[in-house]
Amino acid sequence: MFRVDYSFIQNFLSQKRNIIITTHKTPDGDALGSSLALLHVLKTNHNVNIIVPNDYPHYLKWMPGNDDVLIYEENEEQSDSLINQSDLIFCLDFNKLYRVDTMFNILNNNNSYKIMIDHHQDPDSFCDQILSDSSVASTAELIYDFLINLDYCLDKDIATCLYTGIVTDTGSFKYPNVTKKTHEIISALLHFNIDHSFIHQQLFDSQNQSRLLLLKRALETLKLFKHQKTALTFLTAEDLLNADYKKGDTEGFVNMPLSLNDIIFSAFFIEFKDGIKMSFRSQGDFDVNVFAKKYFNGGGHKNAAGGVLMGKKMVDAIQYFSDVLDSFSNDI
Ligand SMILES: [Mn+2]
Repeated sequence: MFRVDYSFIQNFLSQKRNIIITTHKTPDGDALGSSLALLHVLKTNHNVNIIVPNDYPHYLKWMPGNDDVLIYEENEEQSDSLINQSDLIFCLDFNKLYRVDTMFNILNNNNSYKIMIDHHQDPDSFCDQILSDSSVASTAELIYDFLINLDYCLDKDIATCLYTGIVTDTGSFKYPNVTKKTHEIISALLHFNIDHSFIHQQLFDSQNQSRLLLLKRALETLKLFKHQKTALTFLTAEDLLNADYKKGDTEGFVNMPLSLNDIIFSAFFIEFKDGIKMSFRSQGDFDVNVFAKKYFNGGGHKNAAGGVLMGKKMVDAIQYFSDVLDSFSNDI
């Protein structure tokens, strides 16, 4: 666990600052919810900009403040100039600088004061201060603590953004790292009269038709490794093209095989131009973070991780997965 020096930060924020909030590539609900919550709090007294590396799914574009989010890939010059003029940069929901993808160089060469707020394991040391706890289910929960410790008042917009971060990163409160404290924070957020039914509807009931077509295709590929209690599903580049794939369409696919009795490890492979990306989910003790790190150039959390294989065909990636699975049989 890493803690920040709150009195230093309070002092630093006692004068008007140019602040950047950034997060990881292809931001998810936690990344955006945390960033927007912090924006709403800080914008009263500071110049604040959120810059995210690239675009994100339509079901995250309804949150209050969404129109103020700058997408780096589409506004590189303006973003670079804002970053160069900044005094303080918040790095939210990531702990390795490569996760910002195309923003790596500008952030790496920049001397602004940096504060990381994150919940992934093993933070790198590119920030001046780190608030990190990998046992916490979402960055949004850490943002809540951060704001309370700095005596900030919340409002409905801030609470809506934090709720979104928590509900998406906890799988609607079902993951094992959900705690009493998670629900206490949710209870505190509900004091602001947030419309949780509306939030769930925006996030989970506003899907594209392409998503359903891709789900149908992915389920057709379901392969069970019964001895290893493992399921694999995949989509090829051709599948994406045929269904008119849009960013975010396959969100959550990897979780579906876990609903099967006796399946505790699920892998989902998806073929993009630059390689095959994989998502891993597990239930219980099987550590997909270790698995992803060791075999798939990736990592994440114990029960949720990702990886990538560059320059491989899908059929070879599946064969490779099946081979490494054998060596893990005893641990699953
Ligand atoms: Mn997160």
